[in-house]
Amino acid sequence: MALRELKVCLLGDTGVGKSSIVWRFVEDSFDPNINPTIGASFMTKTVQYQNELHKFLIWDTAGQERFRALAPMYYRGSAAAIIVYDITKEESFQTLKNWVKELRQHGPPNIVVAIAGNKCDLTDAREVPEKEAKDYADSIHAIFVETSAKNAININELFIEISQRIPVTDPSMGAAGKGFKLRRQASESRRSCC
Ligand SMILES: Nc1nc2c(ncn2[C@@H]2O[C@H](COP(=O)(O)OP(=O)(O)OP(=O)(O)O)[C@@H](O)[C@H]2O)c(=O)[nH]1
Ligand SMILES: [Mg+2]
Repeated sequence: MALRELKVCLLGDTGVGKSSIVWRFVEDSFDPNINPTIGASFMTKTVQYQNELHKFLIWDTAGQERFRALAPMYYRGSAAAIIVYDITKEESFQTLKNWVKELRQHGPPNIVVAIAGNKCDLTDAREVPEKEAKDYADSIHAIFVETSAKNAININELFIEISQRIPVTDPSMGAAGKGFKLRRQASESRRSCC
């Protein structure tokens, strides 16, 4: 079975839950007392997708302002970027839009963008309507899911959708080495949350 390495980076404000999403995906656990990331952290997880193994090489960046200048080191060369906001913090959604702009200007041209509205377990404190975020994601042809690292909602689905957007390597399919388009249709298999 073919093994493919997919470099993925996570971007977004401090405290939105980037590391918690990675922990849930890689370790299937959640730590309510997790520390803010310093610099960046790296983890891997291999999953089967159709007739391939996808090894996700995950760079979890630090959202604190003082680390902002490091981000290009991690999104450069990434096949996908997961930009995370917190559904209970409108400001974090604005930051997400700035990351989209930065990726457009300086990111790899064919990078797959996935938007994750995290902490969807906190519905009572919601500030960002799901529809607003979904419409925005559709307008930039990004993957969109609302997630909860705490309650393990849509975390695996997020990575499956990224796998779906990466073209197959079978040379007979003609996609090998050609990269892929950011502007492909959004997948329809997404689950809504909460
Ligand atoms: N209720 C709830 N809390 C969450 C969820 N995900 C993360 N948290 C909490 O949010 C806080 C911040 O989580 P982190 O994963 O450290 O956030 P981060 O985006 O990695 O932050 P930086 O590393 O500073 O950029 C922690 O207290 C987490 O326990 C979630 O899905 N639901
Ligand atoms: Mg972190």
